[in-house]
Amino acid sequence: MADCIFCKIAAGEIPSHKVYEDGQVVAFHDLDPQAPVHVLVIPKAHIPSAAEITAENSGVVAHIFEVIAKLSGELGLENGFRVINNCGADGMQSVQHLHFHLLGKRKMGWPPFPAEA
Ligand code: DGP
Repeated sequence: MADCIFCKIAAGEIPSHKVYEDGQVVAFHDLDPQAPVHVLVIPKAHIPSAAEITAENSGVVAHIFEVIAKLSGELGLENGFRVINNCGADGMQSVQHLHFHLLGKRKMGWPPFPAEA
């Protein structure tokens, strides 16, 4: 998609620090890391969000989780990690191209949101 920043990263038109790439997906370091390891794993095909995953395009989502499992070993996340997908306005999604955050090398909080006042 012409105006999509992650499509441009996938195509190599915008530089990124890639840690993995194959025909279907790219993984690269997040610009604003929230943990010592913070990688984004995205499909090369433009899927706007998790709300647009269908029977036709869901194969790449399974592949993304295979890549996450492989990267968790390569990035030294044997002690555990968190995978996050933010979807839509309430989910605080800021880039409208499906992506999964892989975070590790620190203890995460739970629940991941502040209690309502
Ligand atoms: P989300 O809020 O779930 O839509 O997360 C989008 C993430 O994308 C956010 O953590 C920052 C990251 N990001 C945005 N623009 C760029 C970019 O140009 N390069 C890289 N590496 N990361 C980006």
